[in-house]
Amino acid sequence: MALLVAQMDFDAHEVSLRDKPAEMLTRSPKGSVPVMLLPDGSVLEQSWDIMRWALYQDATRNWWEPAQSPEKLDWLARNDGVFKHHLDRYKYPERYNETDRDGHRENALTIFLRPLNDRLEQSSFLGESEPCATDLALFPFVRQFAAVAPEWFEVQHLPALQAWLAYWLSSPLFLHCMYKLPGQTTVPFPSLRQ
Ligand SMILES: N[C@@H](CCC(=O)N[C@@H](CS)C(=O)NCC(=O)O)C(=O)O
Repeated sequence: MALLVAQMDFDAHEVSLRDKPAEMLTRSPKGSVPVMLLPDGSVLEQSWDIMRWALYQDATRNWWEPAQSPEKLDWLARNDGVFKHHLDRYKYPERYNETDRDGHRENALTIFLRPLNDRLEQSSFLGESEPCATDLALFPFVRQFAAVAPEWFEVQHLPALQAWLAYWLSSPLFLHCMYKLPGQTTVPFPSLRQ
């Protein structure tokens, strides 16, 4: 989504995590996606680094700069840390041999999602009236959490967070980014401009 926002032309390759391409593992042995190979041969292997690379090149920096405040960086750290911890155990209890799935769901709500809802009561986006990189970084994980049990999520009292999630799910940016890539081949990703 950041690459599309910044109007970067790029090629994309859908990776099956059960059958990672040898070239990807040569370039990035840690074996997680996304991985970005730049024209000069250097490799970015963290989503946030890829977002920085793209959004920093946008002359306005409207998506990048607002995401650098201590408050926004704290949301990012809590998303990647404590929220991801509880989300993974709620979503994949079998992977973690987890017996207290509901406890992880409750912790995710208390520690992260209710505070995020309260924050979004103050402004539509973390970037205030317009979204910023932090909104983009948190959205996929809130989406995952909501999708585990959508009927349950819908009846929680999280009006601002639910409105924020609904905005992203129906945004042209997200719908475009879900473009289905052909398997096992590298293709130019269609730009938003087309
Ligand atoms: N910190 C990394 C995390 C990337 C990550 O964990 N990606 C998952 C997929 S969403 C993955 O590739 N996991 C490797 C695997 O399941 O084998 C980032 O932000 O890019």
